[in-house]
Amino acid sequence: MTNLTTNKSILDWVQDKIELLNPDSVMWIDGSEEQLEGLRQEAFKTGELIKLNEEKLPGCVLHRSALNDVARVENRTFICSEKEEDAGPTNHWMDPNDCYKLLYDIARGSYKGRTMYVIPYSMGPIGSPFAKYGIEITDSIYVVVSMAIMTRMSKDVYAALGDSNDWVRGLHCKCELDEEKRYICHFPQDNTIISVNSGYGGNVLLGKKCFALRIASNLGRQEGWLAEHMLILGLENPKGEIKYIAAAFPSACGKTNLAMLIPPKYFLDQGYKVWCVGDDIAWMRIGEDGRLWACNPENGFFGVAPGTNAHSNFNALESTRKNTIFTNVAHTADNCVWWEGLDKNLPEGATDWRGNAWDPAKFDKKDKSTCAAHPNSRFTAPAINCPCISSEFNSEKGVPISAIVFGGRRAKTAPLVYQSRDWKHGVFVGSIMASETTAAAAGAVGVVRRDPMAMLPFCGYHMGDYWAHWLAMGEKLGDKAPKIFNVNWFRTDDNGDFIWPGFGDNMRVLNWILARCEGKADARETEIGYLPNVEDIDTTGLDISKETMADLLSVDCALWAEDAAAIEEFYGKFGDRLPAELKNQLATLKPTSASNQKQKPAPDFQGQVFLCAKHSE
Ligand code: GTP
Ligand code: SPV
Ligand code: MN
Repeated sequence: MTNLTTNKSILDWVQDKIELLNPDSVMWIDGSEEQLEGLRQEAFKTGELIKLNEEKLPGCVLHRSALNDVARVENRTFICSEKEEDAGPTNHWMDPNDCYKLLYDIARGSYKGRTMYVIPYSMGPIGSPFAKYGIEITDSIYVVVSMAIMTRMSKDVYAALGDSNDWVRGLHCKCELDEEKRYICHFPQDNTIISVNSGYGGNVLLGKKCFALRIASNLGRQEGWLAEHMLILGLENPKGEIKYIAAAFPSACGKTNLAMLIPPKYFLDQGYKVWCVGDDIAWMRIGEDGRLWACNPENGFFGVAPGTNAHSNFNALESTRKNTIFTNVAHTADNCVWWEGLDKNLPEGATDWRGNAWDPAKFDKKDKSTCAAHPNSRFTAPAINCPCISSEFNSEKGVPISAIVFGGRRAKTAPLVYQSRDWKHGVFVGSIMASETTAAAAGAVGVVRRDPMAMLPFCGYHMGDYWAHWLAMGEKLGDKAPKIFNVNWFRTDDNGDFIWPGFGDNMRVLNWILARCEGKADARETEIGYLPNVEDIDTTGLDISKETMADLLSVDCALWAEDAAAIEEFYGKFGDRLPAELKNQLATLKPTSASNQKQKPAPDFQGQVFLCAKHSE
């Protein structure tokens, strides 16, 4: 097959890789359905993909990754900037020359007996001012068919590029899937990504976290924009006005769910709707009107399967009913798929994610090793399948952002919602985010760690410089800057159960957030920012007591004092690259520590709480 471009920078790079990798053949991917179908048929023969029930799940396939290769590997992910200090204390660093040598030695000759696929793709609508282009070389059909869903994969990218050298190089080699030789490496100065010895999505779909966050965060810093781990949603009110929110939560902390939320009946009846623009990544630029505009650079959803059901996330489930790739879920006797939380009918005669017969009688909810689907099993679904996809999904100018929301998984400290005092304080609120770790990354689950802006594993340069860039963006935006909030859907009671119902009911919190942006809702001021009073959150139709709401909206001074100390220690890592502004902001939190007590609502509590409150606004 002939190549699809005359761009010399691409031809030279591909030729160089052919010499390094020694493939049996080279296939230039053009994005056509015929070519993709041919690849699927080939993968069905080898078992790399399993064709699912054509009647119930048309166009859907199942893939099982290697048992040792089911999540991102943060401890094997490197930012190979020229200088070590530019990667910063939160990234692993390797000298770029040493790293190229190490990776080329691992990859050399590894395509022998295999086909090299050359994938042209765009992050963002091709030709739009947001769009950035990439070429990924891979030896995996799973990667090709996944990139076809997750990106705009098309030979049109070559036309858009012309003879430009401005594209991101991505090299993926499965090699032997040896975890000891697994590396996910980024070379920001060369716009290059190399991934070896993995086949798991987040490590090998190089357009996603590697390009759209780690490389793009570097580009954004140089060019004056933001690449963030954020969903984007539009909330339409009964008057038909749509306001857009971008929200950053760490992996497996609710972005896909919030992005596709279905409002509770009481709101639906009034005409409220939520439209999904994106569920994982936002690129945000200052528009001609001086506001912040966001675009989702992806074209599909790589979503967490477990917990997804018709009640928790109807729109996500609907998105997966056709042309979807399922990874590491259970395979049922009727050639469909299942995962924990899909429904209550534990399937008989199913095969688990490892490929073994699964016995529902041995399933123990508390023991993840007995699950039929891996806790980080995923669906790869086209965005156009989503019933609530926004009409602005393919917009070239993006959508204007009214509010930025940070959030994490915290059993205690963080209240349901609070608003920062201004942009600078909002950057502080983002910088001190903490969350319990999840199955999205290899390693321990449920450990609280600092995850600033949900970017800890994804910021491609020094985190101190990243905060400075956020502060600089705020200077440019001035009074047109979105308002910044923090949410926590995951407060638990003494039994460890979630207090807040979450999911669709999160809409109640979004409504308060947007009302605050318009200056239409009340709040009380505390040391951590503005909190709603109990009656400021509309709980109509929800079975929740005022006392519970008061608890969710309380600020535990003792816990915040502990947090302030932990933040100070965390900030210590960043040395003189920590913006002075953030140090000043931390000082405003500290008086809370002096009081060092938890104030409970008074016994004669009448719907008003002033916990840690300075004064009512
Ligand atoms: P990544 O794709 O890894 O970036 O994850 P994500 O942030 O998109 O998370 P997702 O929406 O897939 O949710 C992950 C898990 O959190 C699922 O098990 C959900 O069921 C659960 N979850 C999402 N929203 C809520 C909520 O409001 N309350 C509770 N209790 N759980 C939630
Ligand atoms: C995440 O872990 O945040 C994901 C999945 O969205 S992955 O593509 O693996 O990064
Ligand atoms: Mn994510």
